Amino acid sequence: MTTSGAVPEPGVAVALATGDWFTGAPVNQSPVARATATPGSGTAPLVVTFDGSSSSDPDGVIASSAWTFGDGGSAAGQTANHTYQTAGSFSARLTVTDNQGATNTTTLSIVVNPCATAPAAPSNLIASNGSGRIVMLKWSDNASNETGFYVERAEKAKSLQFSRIATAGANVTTYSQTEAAGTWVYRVQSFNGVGTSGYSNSATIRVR
Ligand SMILES: [Ca+2]
Ligand SMILES: [Ca+2]
Repeated sequence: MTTSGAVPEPGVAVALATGDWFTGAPVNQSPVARATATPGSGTAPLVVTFDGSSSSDPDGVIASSAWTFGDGGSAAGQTANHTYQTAGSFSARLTVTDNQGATNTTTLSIVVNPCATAPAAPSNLIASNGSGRIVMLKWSDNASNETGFYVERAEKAKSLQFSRIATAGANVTTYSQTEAAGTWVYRVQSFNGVGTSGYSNSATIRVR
């Protein structure tokens, strides 16, 4: 037997026999977050594919999915790719929200190991003049495991004492900045958690 009708007023007793159902206002059931990470571990930089498409809601639909990757990164959507640049253990979290605003979260553990070797050296460094006194550098990225690149500069008149002037991110192959008048020499190297590569060729340019 099923007793249907409005939710009873507070204080009003409703007698239900064993086996009876009271079908008043429905209570929203929470969604269930389910996620996979492929691969779950590997060497930095580690590209991980996250998939939360098997998440479900027993009485509705998943309205939105939000990821945090444990290293400061985040994304929205059922699936996401994320690159872990540095070694460490990370807790990636998927939070799903159903069509009535209820949420559920699941956590995945990602282990990123330090890369075993220093990256390959960049090459083909070219310096060119931009407008004003801007010097534009461009090089070839020969590494797949770099964290980034160091840019070094020397003043040609001062017997090539190089110093580091900038750090560029992974897979970046250009850098520019405004210089004083003079003749400048540049070189670039890549780096990661293990160490630095050798240097690229040097590129010399005169700024008037
Ligand atoms: Ca629901
Ligand atoms: Ca690269």
